[in-house]
Amino acid sequence: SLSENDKQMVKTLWAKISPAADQLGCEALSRMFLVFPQTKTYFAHWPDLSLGSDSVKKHGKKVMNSVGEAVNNIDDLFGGLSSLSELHAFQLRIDPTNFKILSHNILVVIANRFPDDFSVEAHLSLEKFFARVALAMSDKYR
Ligand code: ZNH
Repeated sequence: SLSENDKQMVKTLWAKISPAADQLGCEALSRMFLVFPQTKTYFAHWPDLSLGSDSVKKHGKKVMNSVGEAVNNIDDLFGGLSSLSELHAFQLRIDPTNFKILSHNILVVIANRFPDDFSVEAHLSLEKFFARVALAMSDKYR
C-alpha cells in the first residue's frame, strides 16, 4: 500500500498539475482510444470519439475530477471510490482491466506534460497510487 512518502509525493504532484487537469484528462482519453481501441466500445453512444472532441473533453474533465477526489481521499481510496466502483460494475459494466489501461494513459500524459516533475520517485509513487485507484475501482465487482 501507499507509504506516507508516496501520499506526500502524489499530493505535491497533483497540486502542481491539477490546474491542467481538464487538458490532461482529454489527452489521456484521446490516447486511450487511439492506442487501446478496444476501449472505444464502451463509448459507442457518443457522437464523436475523435481526438479532443467535445465529448472527450467533457468526460476527461469528469474523470480527472474524480482522480482529484481520490487524491483528497488518499487515506481511504476504497471508501472514496466505492460509489464510482459500483457504477462501473453494475450500470456501466466496464471490464476492470480497463482501469489499468486508463491509469496508464493518465500517467503517460502527466510524464509527457510535466517531465521536470516526473522524477523516478514521483513516477514510483504515482504508479503505486494509480494501482490502488484501479484496485479500488474494481472493488465492487463481486
Ligand atoms: Zn468511467 C462515466 C470516472 C475508468 C467508462 N467514469 C464516468 C464518470 C466518472 C468516471 C466520474 C461519470 C459518472 C457520472 O456521470 O455520474 N472512470 C472514472 C475513473 C476511472 C474510470 C476515475 C478510472 C480511474 N471508465 C473508466 C474506464 C472506462 C470507463 C477504464 C472504459 C474503458 N465511465 C465509462 C463510461 C461512462 C463513465 C462508458 C459513461 C459515459 C457517458 O456518460 O456516456
